[in-house]
Amino acid sequence: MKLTASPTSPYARKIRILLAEKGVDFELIEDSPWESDTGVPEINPLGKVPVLETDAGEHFFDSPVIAGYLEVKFPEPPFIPADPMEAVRVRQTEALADGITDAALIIRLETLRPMEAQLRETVERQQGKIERGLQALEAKLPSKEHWFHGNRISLADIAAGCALEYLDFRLAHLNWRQRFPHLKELALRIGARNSFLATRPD
Ligand SMILES: N[C@@H](CCC(=O)N[C@@H](CS)C(=O)NCC(=O)O)C(=O)O
Repeated sequence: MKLTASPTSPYARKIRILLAEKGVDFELIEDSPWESDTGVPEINPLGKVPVLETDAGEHFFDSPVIAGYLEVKFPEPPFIPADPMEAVRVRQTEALADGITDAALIIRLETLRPMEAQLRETVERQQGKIERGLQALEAKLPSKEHWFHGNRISLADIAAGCALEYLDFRLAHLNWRQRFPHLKELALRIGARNSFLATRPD
């Protein structure tokens, strides 16, 4: 199995962490879709990473689909509950966390444009999504000691951990820890896991 990813992609990191947590061996192929010689469009018409290639040569994207595939192929330990309704709830929290990452990525791309071309409305609109998204995530965590769903770590916690660390990596000035104590504790707890330590970008 091969995973095509760029080293700093937060979506690819979510999958690398899931693979590590499940103890699945894979080959990591580094490819940045932003480079002119990228091969990513040949395996994902949308030109985005991550892309997973199975041993049979089938390609899967985007990260929520890859996570679903991994859960089917490698069910132990579980990161999506067997109960279908609980699974929907975990996927909803994953979507919320990924949406925060989406907004952070748009801001990041905007700030890479020349200063005079940057749109303040774009940045403010995306910051609103991040702030409301963080409020919603904080409200979903019953206490500082809990995971998002049930008494064990799930894909929801991994997605949230990746989103929070991506904010640290690219938008540290947002200082989200000052406003969200439950998320701060979650980030501390989940960030100490080997899977997070091994995939944290420099
Ligand atoms: N929803 C997708 C998002 C993937 C995505 O946007 N990846 C970025 C890298 S962080 C990318 O490949 N961007 C290239 C592009 O948009 O052209 C997922 O969860 O996999």
